[in-house]
Amino acid sequence: MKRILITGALGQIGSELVAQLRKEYGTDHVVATDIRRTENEVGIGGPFELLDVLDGKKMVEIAKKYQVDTIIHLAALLSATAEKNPLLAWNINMGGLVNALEVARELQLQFFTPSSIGAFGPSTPKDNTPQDTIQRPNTMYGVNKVAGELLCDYYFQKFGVDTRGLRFPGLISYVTPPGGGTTDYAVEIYYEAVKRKKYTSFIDKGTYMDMMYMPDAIRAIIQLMEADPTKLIHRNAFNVTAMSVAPEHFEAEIQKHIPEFVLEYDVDPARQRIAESWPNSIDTTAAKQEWGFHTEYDLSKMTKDMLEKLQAKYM
Ligand code: AKB
Repeated sequence: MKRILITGALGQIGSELVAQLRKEYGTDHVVATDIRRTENEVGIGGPFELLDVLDGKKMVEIAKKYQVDTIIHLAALLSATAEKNPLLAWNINMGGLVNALEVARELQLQFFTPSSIGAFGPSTPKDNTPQDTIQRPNTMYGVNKVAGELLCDYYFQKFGVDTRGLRFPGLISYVTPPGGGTTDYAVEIYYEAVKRKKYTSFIDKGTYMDMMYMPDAIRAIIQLMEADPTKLIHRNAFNVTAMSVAPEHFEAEIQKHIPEFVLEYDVDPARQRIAESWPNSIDTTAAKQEWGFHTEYDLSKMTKDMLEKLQAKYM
């Protein structure tokens, strides 16, 4: 049975991943850490430690204290925040990653960290973006993600650390909102549809990006971590996605449930520029072939579930 340490555990992915891992491996087998305590901590229950990922010494101490065999490193600044403060993003995203990899090397732990569609850039083929292709992103977040993928490959090749990763698209969930991402509009649109029947998108009509519902993302992480290592050719990191969508597709789908819903646009040039540098749709063949990646939610099934869950929360 795995014993897992998670950084950034109270964030968008972490809060749902911790809950699912505790169901599968037992509450005491999953140690949640974050830089601060929030109300999410109560929701996830179980062992919790305060941890700034830039404090490598404390990270090793926590890993030793709970005798973990796996580390899932989630703490990071997202694309829009990183672009506002690039040096801070470099320090946190790369400093945190290298500390977590060092803990994995020293204690011989299995390792997971997410990459992103942000690891691609304007010169990457935009449609059906291959697993192995040009990666010259023009954002600090993208630079961090490409460097992170390479660093994880390096720790595997040089030190034998069992590193694994996924290139996530925008993740949509009703539990914990994301913060500072370019794809955040795709989450906000559902909250605003339920609360106000109206949303103003900061991403322009016709801008396609990949998205996935959180339950599919959580299952993909666990499935990849459990996958037979001899079958993995692309460890860091696999393209995964469920849908390629633009704001007007969410609008049409939401209107099937809330006919009076109105979508308006007030484009934020900074986030629009990031979105336009990313692929329209990515190819997930490698993930399917090497470890059986699949999704259960398309846009229509996800929209129905998101609206039901948010209506139950806010109405
Ligand atoms: C972001 O928008 O920054 C993230 C991502 C796609 O990595 N959601």
